[in-house]
Amino acid sequence: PAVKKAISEAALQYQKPEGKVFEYGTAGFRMKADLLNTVVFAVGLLAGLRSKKLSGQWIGVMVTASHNPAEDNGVKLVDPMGEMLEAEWEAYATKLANAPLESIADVYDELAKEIDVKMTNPARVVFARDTRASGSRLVGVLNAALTATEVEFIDFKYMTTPQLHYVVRCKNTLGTQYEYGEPSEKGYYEKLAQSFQKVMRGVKVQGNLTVDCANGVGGPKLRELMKFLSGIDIKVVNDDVINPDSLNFDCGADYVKTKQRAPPSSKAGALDRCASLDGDADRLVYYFQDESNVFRLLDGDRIATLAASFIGDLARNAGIAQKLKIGVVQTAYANGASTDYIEKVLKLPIICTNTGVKHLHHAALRFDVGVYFEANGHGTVTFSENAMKTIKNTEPQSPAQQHALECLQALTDLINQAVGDALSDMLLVEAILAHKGWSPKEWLGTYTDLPSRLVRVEVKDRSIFKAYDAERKLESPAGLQAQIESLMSRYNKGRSFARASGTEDAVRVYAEAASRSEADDLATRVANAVS
Ligand code: NG1
Ligand code: ZN
Repeated sequence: PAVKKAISEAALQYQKPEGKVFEYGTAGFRMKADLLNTVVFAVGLLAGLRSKKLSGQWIGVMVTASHNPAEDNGVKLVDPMGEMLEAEWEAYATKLANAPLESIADVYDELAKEIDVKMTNPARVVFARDTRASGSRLVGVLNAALTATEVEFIDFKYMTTPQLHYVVRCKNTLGTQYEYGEPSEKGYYEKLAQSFQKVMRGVKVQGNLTVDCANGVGGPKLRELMKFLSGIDIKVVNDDVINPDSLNFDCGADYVKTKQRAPPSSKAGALDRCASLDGDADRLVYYFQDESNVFRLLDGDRIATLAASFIGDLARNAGIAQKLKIGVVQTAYANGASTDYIEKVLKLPIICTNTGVKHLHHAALRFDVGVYFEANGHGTVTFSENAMKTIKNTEPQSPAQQHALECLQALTDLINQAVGDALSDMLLVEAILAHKGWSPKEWLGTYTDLPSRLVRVEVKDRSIFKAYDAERKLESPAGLQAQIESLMSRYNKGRSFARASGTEDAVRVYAEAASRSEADDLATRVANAVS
């Protein structure tokens, strides 16, 4: 009753935006920052409930809107092992976020009963935010919700999204056999730097790397990480977190991937290795300008193929290839050439899942080593318990095997297995290129991307677009799939699909084909069929 009263009183400081229906989607709640107070309050309440339900394990709350414009913000929950919130709870988040403020304490109570939460359990929450100006206000709201419900909490101030995921996992594994690291920002840097050094034994990074930080939280955090690193020369650009409007503006991983060009501010020369992070540093893409000054993108598909090929080689060199089932997880947006390369050259199994990293992550856990990336650069590698044990306990039969085993062991620490992490992925790519002695040009040379086109189509009601087969086909509206297939068949290597976006009010059409003009033509025709 005291808690209920505290919730009601705290809630009444805020005002619900009129007529707005909130939904916890693939990226949590995300919208214009000034609409978010009551949503963040609801998420604070739910975080406490989630922790109590899980007997007081630490739950994370991240305040960020990733690659969205500066005036947006968002909030999402992190589960104990650093994964995204369990799907069933997304509906509870939605319910609480839409509750009228006058009755939110009652809805909270009912929900606790419905989920069967033992209310005497302790509740523990860690939270952090990106550099958006609205973040401090929203963290204040979060604070109010946690205080009202008597939750123990730690404010980690500014962090990248993956850093918060890391801390959550560390907190919950402390003192167990699965201990993940020291639950602090310093612990994160030390773990990355030490494992990077081990992976780099005997090899050297060639030249330097320019990193565009999207003017987001990744900038200061990368600078911090660099203090712990040696043997790598990084030039940090677009790391202005003072001017709030510069965030994700004309820079960052999303800009580079969708515009298929370097940030206009880039001063990189031909063949210079460049990378871009997004606003909360969980996405990474690489690129360079070739000798003819043509922009060349190395996206998430490229990082996946690079990582899968390297880990496959290491497993063979370590003599444990037979014991580890290595696989790759992609979505329908993966370039067909990458899928072909994985199947025919790397000879690895592939799972295709729905869009959204939680689906990819889940599927990756079906392999001993699961490499998953969305084409936009969000992804990581997971290692099963069997893989961790095999790597740790195998007796090397030769110095070469020993070296490979040590390298694999260090990789399991370098890779942020909790979630896609641009800083960790960047060190992974740098290490692999060093081992292979490759410049980005050789990396690009592994296969040739099919020209592709992504089109956003505004429709009256996107909910009628129902997809199946990992979103590669449409079952409704009736007849549309047959139409798309007939269009596809007219183009050499033509492949196209349409699906309702989970984050925007639109349908996305993807098309690829053997030539640029065919891909564009196919995309246009399918878009016409959709609208
Ligand atoms: P939607 O809007 O459902 O296509 C987009 C991205 C996803 C994922 C989510 C979450 C594309 C085509 N889609 O999803 O990959 O990152 O946002 O941020 O890039
Ligand atoms: Zn992001």
